[in-house]
Amino acid sequence: MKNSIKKYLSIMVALLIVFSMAACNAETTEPAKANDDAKESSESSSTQSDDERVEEEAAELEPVELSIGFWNGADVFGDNDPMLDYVQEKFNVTFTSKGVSWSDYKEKYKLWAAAGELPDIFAVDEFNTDTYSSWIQQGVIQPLPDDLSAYPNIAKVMQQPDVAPLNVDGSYYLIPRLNYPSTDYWRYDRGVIIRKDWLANLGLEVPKTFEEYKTVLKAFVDGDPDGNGVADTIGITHKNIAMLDVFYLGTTPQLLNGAWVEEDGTWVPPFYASTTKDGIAQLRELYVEGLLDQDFAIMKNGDGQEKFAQGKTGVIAQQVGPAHLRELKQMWEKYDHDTEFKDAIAVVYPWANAEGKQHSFVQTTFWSESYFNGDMSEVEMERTMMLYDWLFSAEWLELKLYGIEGVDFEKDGDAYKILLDKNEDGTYVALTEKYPSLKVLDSLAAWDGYTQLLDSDKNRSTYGDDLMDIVKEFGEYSIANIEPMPTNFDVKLLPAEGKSTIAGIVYSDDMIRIIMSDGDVAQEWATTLEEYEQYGLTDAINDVNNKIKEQGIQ
Ligand SMILES: [Ca+2]
Repeated sequence: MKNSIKKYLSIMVALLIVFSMAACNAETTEPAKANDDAKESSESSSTQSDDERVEEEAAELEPVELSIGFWNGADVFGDNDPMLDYVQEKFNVTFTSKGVSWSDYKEKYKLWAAAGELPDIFAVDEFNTDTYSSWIQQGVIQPLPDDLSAYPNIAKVMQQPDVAPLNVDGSYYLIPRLNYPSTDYWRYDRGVIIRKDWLANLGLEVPKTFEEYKTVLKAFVDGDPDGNGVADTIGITHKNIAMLDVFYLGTTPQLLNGAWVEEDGTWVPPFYASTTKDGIAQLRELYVEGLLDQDFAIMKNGDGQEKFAQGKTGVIAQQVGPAHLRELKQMWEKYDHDTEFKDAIAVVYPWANAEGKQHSFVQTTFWSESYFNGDMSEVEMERTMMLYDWLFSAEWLELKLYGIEGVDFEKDGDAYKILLDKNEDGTYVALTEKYPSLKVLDSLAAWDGYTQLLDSDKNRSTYGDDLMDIVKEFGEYSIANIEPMPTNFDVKLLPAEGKSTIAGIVYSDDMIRIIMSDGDVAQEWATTLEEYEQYGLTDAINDVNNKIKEQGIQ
């Protein structure tokens, strides 16, 4: 635990200019020192004005045009965009864009790849797929330079423990677009929100074990927790069916992130682990006893949030970062309540496993990645690497979070004074409205989802002190008390044919079917696994295990 905290601290320090999550107070020495170093170097370089430096650097570079493919990225590079001007001048590039939509992006990139029409730089989630392998073989995408010493920020990203396994025959063909500086940050993406006012009304504590959860859920259903004299409340619901998986976190956690599990010396896919039937059995029990939303299998995205907002459900499974809590709060406020949202909710953990251990969700720090067109010239590729290295820098982080100094913010020491106009609801006008190029450039190299977690004045203004405090308290408790779910990233990211062969097995559908059926869970699940043999399950498992042995992965 301590090691993993240290690991992510050191990564964050390199990436962040402002970071004040109290969660890290326990180990302040290292980051404090690094912050000072960063400050010193930025002070020494600020003797030269930004404009002068930009002109000087750009003068040495020949002009280059780079096309970028990005979600909703068409027509974002235009006139009257000082942010765009700054980046283009800095690297002496002219950007053009090719937009794709969330519904067609994968198809489009495949079509463009076949037609030789891919943009120079594009973002998609294809790593370790057959498409990815064929793009590498056909030279559709090009590798990063072997020597990354000129690009220290890129090098740092590629050295992450969940990125390093992506090396293909000595080269990297992508740069992962990090959501978070470490895998631990995903804890905010699968959570449980419980009505703490109902717990108080019923004289109950926050549940930790499956049995305690059952007691609480029974009281939520039968004990009239809202005191209106009517049996009109349910136990658990979810934002969408994928979020319900949070209740496997204790018992059979690998179902959440797809990690392979070692059992009796053999690595098996997540759904094949012996604990899976126990996880299904628990949800079956809740369903049969009426403690799980009886509509859980057929609800549309957001239906469960609506039930929670109306005060009809005691527990909802969903993400618990500031933006997600705000979304739920805004829905809550459409209805009359005696209790304010902040006093009605607590963010808690799903039940522990049989040994009493609760887990937090982890995932690779990225789910999508940037690719670089194999047809790009050496000069274009070099410029792209310079651009990406800078997109991971503290300077760019400040620009994309706060805008242009003197125009959008002023700085007093580490404190930011925001100068942006405000919307009617009191939040600041989004920088993307002022600088449309940010719709692409902001998250081209990385999603940086962690920035919403920073305890900054801007986030407090955007999400509210109440929600920021709830998230902060949850984060502190979680980091101190909850172990990240066990995950072997070397195995998870190991490319293997066996993994592609069984990628089509939609085991979650079978799990839902069994939760709602009335047969014996263990028997039904065993039969289901036998049926998966038609996909070549055993051969696939053997293939992956052979590869693991070949590579000497422990
Ligand atoms: Ca009631």
